[in-house]
Amino acid sequence: MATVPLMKFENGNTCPVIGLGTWKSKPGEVVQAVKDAIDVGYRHIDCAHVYGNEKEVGEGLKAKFDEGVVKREDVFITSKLWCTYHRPDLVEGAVKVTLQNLGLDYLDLYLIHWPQAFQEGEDLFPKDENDKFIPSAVDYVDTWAAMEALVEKGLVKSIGVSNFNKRQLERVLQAAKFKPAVQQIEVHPYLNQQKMFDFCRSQGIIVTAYSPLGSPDRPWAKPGDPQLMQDPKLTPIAEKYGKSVPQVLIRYAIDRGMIVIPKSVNKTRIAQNFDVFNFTLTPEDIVQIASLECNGRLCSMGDLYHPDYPFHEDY
Ligand code: NAP
Ligand code: SBI
Repeated sequence: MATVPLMKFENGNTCPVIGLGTWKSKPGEVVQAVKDAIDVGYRHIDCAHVYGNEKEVGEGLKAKFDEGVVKREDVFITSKLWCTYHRPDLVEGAVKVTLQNLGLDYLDLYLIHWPQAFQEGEDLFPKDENDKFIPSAVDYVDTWAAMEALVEKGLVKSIGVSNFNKRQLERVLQAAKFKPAVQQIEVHPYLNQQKMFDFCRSQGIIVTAYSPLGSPDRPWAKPGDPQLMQDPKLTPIAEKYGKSVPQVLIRYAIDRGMIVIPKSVNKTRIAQNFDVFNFTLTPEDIVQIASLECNGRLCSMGDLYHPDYPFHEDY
């Protein structure tokens, strides 16, 4: 079984370069998916409160701890603070709910899921009578200070952000006692994120690539939308290495120096996505794949007029 290469954060902690994504993994599927992933060698799972399945992810982890296949310190577990818990006094309670659901006493990495704060309360997607998200006035810089307190309390080993634009990251960096270790963003050949990647690298921030396969199961996908895994320009590259297009897409993130978190609930595809450590793409392959760039963003959140909506700016 391949041992997964690690990426080192600026704070000295390390993270396996590939992790299992769990958004859209149904509670009834994700227990087995986590068990299968650990059995084939994954040591990193990407979770979030908003996915509604952290309890079941925790069941899968517990099964593998109880069987003695892995110990807690052998796995890297990420979760994310949802937009309704940005208020600083809510942050510790939110991570404690996640820890309770996952059955863990610390996280390896906790991210602010989005820069936008939503109205606090039970409803994770609070909307007004016009179906618009209700913002909260909390500044993500104040949320960041509450994230730093979690590190000091030993509840999380590293902290980071997700879906922040450059200006938002700069504001956090300016105020930070602990810099973000990671920025998790959408990255695939239709949205290469080269400028954001270069900026993060210049600041010592590691990028995690989400939706690396083009997220074909995203709930808003429409018939006729471009399908990244079917792109004819990718097939010859996959054939050259005797690999599949998804494997090339995963390697595309790793060979650019990113962590990557493909989602699957199917044992064969979970294994296939991990079987990427016996080939590398050449710089020429990477240039060719990068030419598919079309600003093809697949995931955004909330309404464009939210004061902290991240994607109005160039990057
Ligand atoms: P993705 O990983 O790009 O694609 C997942 C889809 O591809 C599923 O339909 C899966 O189906 C299919 N698939 C997986 N492996 C395959 C293979 N080898 N061959 C053919 N089809 C395959 O999409 P994603 O879930 O959007 O992104 C990955 C993870 O990133 C998420 O699960 C989540 O953990 C994270 N994420 C984070 C954010 C954020 O805001 N921070 C946003 C989006 C995603 P099966 O399951 O049936 O195999
Ligand atoms: C959800 F649970 C609901 C909607 C949604 O849209 C944007 C993408 C996202 C997210 O915020 N993080 C994900 O992994 N998917 C998501 C999740």
